[in-house]
Amino acid sequence: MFDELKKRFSSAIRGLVKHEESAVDSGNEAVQPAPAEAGTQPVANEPAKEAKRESEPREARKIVKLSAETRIKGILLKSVALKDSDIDGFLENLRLSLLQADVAYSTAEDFLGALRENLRATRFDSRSIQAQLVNSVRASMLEVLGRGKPGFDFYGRIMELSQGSNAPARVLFLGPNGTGKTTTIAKVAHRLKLTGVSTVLSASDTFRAAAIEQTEFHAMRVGVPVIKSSYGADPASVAFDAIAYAKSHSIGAVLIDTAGRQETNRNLISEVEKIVRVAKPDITVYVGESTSGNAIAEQILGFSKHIKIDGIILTKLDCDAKGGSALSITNVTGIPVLFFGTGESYDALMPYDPNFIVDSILPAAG
Ligand SMILES: Nc1nc2c(ncn2[C@@H]2O[C@H](COP(=O)(O)OP(=O)(O)OP(=O)(O)O)[C@@H](O)[C@H]2O)c(=O)[nH]1
Ligand SMILES: [Mg+2]
Repeated sequence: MFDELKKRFSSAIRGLVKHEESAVDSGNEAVQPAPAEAGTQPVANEPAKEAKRESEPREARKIVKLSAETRIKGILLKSVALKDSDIDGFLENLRLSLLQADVAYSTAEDFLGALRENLRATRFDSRSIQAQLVNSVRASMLEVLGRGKPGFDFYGRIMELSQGSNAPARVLFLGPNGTGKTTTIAKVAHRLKLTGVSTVLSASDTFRAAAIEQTEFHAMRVGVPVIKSSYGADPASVAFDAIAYAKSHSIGAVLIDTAGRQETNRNLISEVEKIVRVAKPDITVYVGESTSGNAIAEQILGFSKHIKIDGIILTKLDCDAKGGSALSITNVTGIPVLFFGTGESYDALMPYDPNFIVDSILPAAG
C-alpha cells in the first residue's frame, strides 16, 4: 500500500535536494568570497582537496557540498530560502505523482497550496534541506488529512450504546458490490467479541445468491448468532427481527449486512432507505474498496444524498499499490474514514491514522 506514492515522493524530494546542491555549486563560481573571509575559504578545484573529497563517504560529501552554500551565502545569511522556480518544479512533480496515484484533483490542489506556503515560509539550513523538506511535506499532508469531520471512537460508541437504554447498538453497513461488507462485519463482530460486547448479525442481503450462507459461515467462525430469512425476503424485516432477538437476549450490538448496490440504482437505494426507517441505525458505515480510486468519493457523495453516512471503511488497501483514495476521501466527502481493511483475516482492520499514511508515503526525515 502507498508503494507508488512513496517511490515518487522520495524521488521528487531527492531530485529537489540535488537540484539545490548543483545550484549551489554553480553559484560558487559566480560569487566571490568577501575579502575578510577569503583566508578561511578553501580554494575551489584545489587538487589535493578535490582528491580528499572524492575519498570521503557520500553523506559527508553531501555536507561538504552544502557547506559550500554556507560559504557563499552564509557570509550574508545563515540559512537558505528555496527559489520559486525550484518550488514550482517540485510541486509540479508532486502534482503528477498524486494524480497518477488516484488522489482527487481538489485534494491534490489543497495539499500543494498548503505545501507552497510552507516551503516559502521555511528557511532551510543548508545541511539539512532534505530532512526539512520531508518535514514540510509531512506537515502539509497532515494539515490536509486533518480537514473534514473528525473521526469518532467506533468501538467506544458501540460499547456505550450497548449499555444504554436504547440497546442494542445498531450498525448498518452498506456500499457497492463486493467491496468487503460481509467480511468487514465479521471483523467488527470478532473485535467486539474480544472486547466483551455480544453481537448478532442480520443477514439482510436477501438478494445475492449464497449471501445468507456466507454471513452464516462468518458468524459460525467468529462464534456469534445470525438472524436470517429466505432469499427475496424484505431485508428491513430481517433487520427488525435481529433487533428484536438482540433485545430479548440482551445482546449488545446488531450488525446489519446489506446487499451490494450502486448509488445510481433508485430501487435499491429506496430499499436501503426502508432499512434505515425500520432499523433506525445508530451508526451507518459505508464500505468501499480502496482500489476504486477516485470514483469512490463520488459514489459516497451519491449515497449520502439519500442516506446519512457516519463513517467510511476503506477495504483492500493491502491490494492497492496507489492508495490515493485514502488521502482524498475525507477531504472530498467530509465524512471520516474509520478503518482500513488490510487483508482477509478477521484482525485485518486497522484504525484510520493520518500519521500511518504519511509515514508510509514519506522517506524518514533523518
Ligand atoms: N485483500 C483483501 N480482501 C478483502 C478485504 N476485505 C474483503 N476482502 C475480500 O473481498 C471479497 C469480497 O468480500 P465480501 O465481504 O463478500 O464483500 P461484500 O461487499 O459483502 O460483497 P457483496 O455481498 O457481493 O456485495 C472476499 O473475497 C473478501 O475476502 C481486505 O481488506 N483485503
Ligand atoms: Mg456481502
